[in-house]
This record gives sequence, structure tokens and C-alpha cells, in this order.
Amino acid sequence: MSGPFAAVDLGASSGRVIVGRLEGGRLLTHEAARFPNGPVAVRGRGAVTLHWDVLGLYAGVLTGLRAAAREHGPLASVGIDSWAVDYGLLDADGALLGNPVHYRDGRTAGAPARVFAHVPAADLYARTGLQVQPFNTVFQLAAAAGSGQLAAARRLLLVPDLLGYWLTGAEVAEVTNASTTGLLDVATRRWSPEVAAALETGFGVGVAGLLPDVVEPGAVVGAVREGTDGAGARLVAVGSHDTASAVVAVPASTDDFAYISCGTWSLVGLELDAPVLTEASRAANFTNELGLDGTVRYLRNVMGLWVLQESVRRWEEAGHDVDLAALIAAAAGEPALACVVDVDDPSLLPPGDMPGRVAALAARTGQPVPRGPAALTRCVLDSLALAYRRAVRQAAQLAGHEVGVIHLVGGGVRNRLLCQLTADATGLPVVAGPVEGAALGNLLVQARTLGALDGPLASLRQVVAASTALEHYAPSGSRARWAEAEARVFG
Ligand code: LFR
Repeated sequence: MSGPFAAVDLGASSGRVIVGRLEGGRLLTHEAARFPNGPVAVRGRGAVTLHWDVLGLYAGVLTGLRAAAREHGPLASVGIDSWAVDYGLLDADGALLGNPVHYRDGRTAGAPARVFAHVPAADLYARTGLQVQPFNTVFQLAAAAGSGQLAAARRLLLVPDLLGYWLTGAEVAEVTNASTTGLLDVATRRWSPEVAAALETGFGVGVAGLLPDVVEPGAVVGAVREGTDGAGARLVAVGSHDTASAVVAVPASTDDFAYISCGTWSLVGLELDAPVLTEASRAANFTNELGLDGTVRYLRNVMGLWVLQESVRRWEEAGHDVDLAALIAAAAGEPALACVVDVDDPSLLPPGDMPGRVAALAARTGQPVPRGPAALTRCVLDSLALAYRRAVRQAAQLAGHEVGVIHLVGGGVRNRLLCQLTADATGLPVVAGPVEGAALGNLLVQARTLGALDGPLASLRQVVAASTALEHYAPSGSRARWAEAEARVFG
């Protein structure tokens, strides 16, 4: 069946339903719906907690599926992807126990150290291959230990699986997203009994009974139930982690590529056949997340366009109108590399006064503090390109993998200054596109599952290349200046 397929792609600031159809080896797409998403801060008895409005998101999904079916006819299938790590808990009757907590919430402060007191960080890395981020599901569960909600929970579903459960009634854990939890064994691609045991003995969290069976992308999870928008369509497990779907859509034609999935986060790394679990890799905080067809996504989380988005939000709150295109054009006119910071500094993770925090980082390293939005934007974009330079180099070294080209996919493709800076900083050609990488990867896995395509990942990538206008950036300028800037921040 050549379609129509519907990709539900949920990002930190918006959700989209994108319809795709295959025609003559090309994937034709149309955005059926877009709806806002974002954290909701709620104060209960204790501290403020940042939540996701997951029912609002589900409503957006239903409206989107309705619009998709109205415009394109009955849907052959639906696939859902979103950000990683966050989950909803169901009670014994299958009802949702409260709104999922947002990964930028502060409840996980100190949780990694408490978990490492029960399982050494090196042992966890050996089993799960996962980077340490305070928001990994395993740390969220340790932070939630003892809560009434966890005591009442009988099932844990990651966000895309939760939405899929509401559509179909089926309870599964799609493997690419499961691999971001810190609860999955990277070698077996199944839940780790050892990590579950550590959570049980250390924190009284009986996670094993909460976790559903793991499925690989390409599994048919169920049919959308009667009376639900999109009824009759099959729900296909895609790379339900948005980054996994985005990596599927990297239009690489050779093996020597690195990718940057560039949106709210920038996920920078390589596609490998096997995980890298060395001590050097752990020390560099590289992660081995799982990808389509048995692949490993070996990458580092770089803080990404979040730093700029959150700065813009701050300026708008202060009453300034911000035109992003004009701001980036003004940043292009600012002096290059005047000030660079470590964008991965933990102070930049929570929402808040981003311009102030970036200025504090600049001051800490004795650099001139960027004054005004254009200078600050330049600082952020130079600093992102610097982080990409380090991550690509380190990934290549740690994995023993040559890199000859960088593919940049996701919303960052629209930021031409950032694309050029990435080429300049790395000294490598950058191929930019597609913008809707996650949605395209999502659609292609559906198309293959329903028999509209066959063949390996490389052949899915050919469809992306044939369907997208790619932009090419050649490296320019002096590499020595980037080396000097890197030394300024990282010593
Ligand atoms: C990107 C992403 C990253 C993940 C972060 C938090 O959207 O999925 O891969 O580390 O969000 O879930």
C-alpha cells in the first residue's frame, strides 16, 4: 500500500501530524496539523513541578488524524515519535495516574549520585551504554520513589507508547525510545534484569512488573479502535524516539557520515553496528542509543537551539518583538568567535534566564560578555558549532570511524548561519536537509512495514535524498581560530 501514512511527530515546542504517500520512488508529504506543546508549571503541596499536557497532545493527535483522513482518504497506518525518557503511569484499571513530568523538571537533581551508590556508574554504562543525563528514566524513577503515584502504578508507558495505547489499547515499549531510559540492556535490546533489581533493592521501585514487552520498529502494534479518529489504520511501531526517526532520514549515500539532528537538542554522532562501551567513551559521556535494523546511535546530546529559543522567550517576555530571521542576520554581522561558552553546561538545562546564564558562563572564562540579542545569538551559534566540532571529532576517535561528511537534519537546517559555522568549525562539508527529518523517518518505516518499500536502511535513505532539496556548505575560514576558541573554553 503506497499510503496514505500519517506520522505523528511530537517535539518539545510543537506537535505535527504529517501525511505521506509514495509516488515514483519519492515520498510526498503534507502537514495536516500542527499544535503547540510546552511545559506547564504546577504547584501542588510541595515544589513547583513541570509537566507535559499529555491530554492536550492527544487531542492534537486526534484532530490531526481527522484532518489527515479528511484530506487524504482513509489512513493505511499511523506511527508516533516524540522526545525520549518521559513516561506516564497507569493504574490497575489502565487509567493514567497524573500528568507525565517534563524532563527539564528539577526533581532529578542529585538522583544520579543516589543511583550510583547502588550500581556503580561504570556497571550501568557497561549494561545500558547510556550517557548520564539527570533526566534518564532510571533517575526519574529513583527521584519518584516513595510517591503515592508510583505505589499505585501497574504499567509504565513512554510518551509515544502511551498515545499509541490510547489509540489501540495495546501496551508495548518501542525499543529505540526504551534505549534512552537507562533500563534497557544495550546488548540484548531487552529490559535489563540487573538494573531493575538495583532499582528494587535500592529504592523499592518494582520496575520489572511495570514495563511492557519491547518491540522493534516495523512491528504492527494494533489497529486504531472504532470510534477513534483514524479508526481502522494500523499503528506501526516506528523509531518512536524522534532522534531515531531523524537518523533514519539522514540522506547519506556513503558510510563515512556523521549526523547532527538539530532542533531543540542537537544530537551529534555516528551510526554504528555495535555499541562502544569503553571507559574513554563513558568518560566523554557518549551514548549508545538503539536505532532501526539493529543499528546503534552513538552520539552526544548537545544542548541545541534550546539555548536560543529560551533566550528569545525571555526577550519576548520582557516586551521585545523578536524576528528570528532578522536576529540571525544581525548575528551574522557580529564579530566571529568573540565569545564562546560550553553550551552543555548543566546551568543551561532548566527553563529560565538564558541570556543571563550565558553571560555568566562567558564571565567565568574571562571573556567579554556579549551585549544585546545579536551578540548573544552569535555567541550561542558559534558555541553550538564549537560543540559540534568536538563531538564529531571525539565520536570518530572513540569509535574508530572515519568521517568525511556531516548531515544536518531537523529545524536547524533553516538556520543557514549555523550550517555554515558547522562546516567552518569541523572543516567538513555539511549537507543540510530534510527539515522534517523525524517525520520522514517515521513515514518511511511505516511504508516499509506495509510493503510499499523494501530493502535496507540505505534504500530508505535514497528515498529521502530523492524527495528533499538538500543544501551544501563547504568549509571556509581558518580552522586555527576554532582550535583557539576551543582551548579558551575547554582548556
Ligand atoms: C530530542 C530528544 C533527545 C533526548 C531529549 C530528551 O528531541 O529526544 O534525543 O535526549 O529529546 O528526551
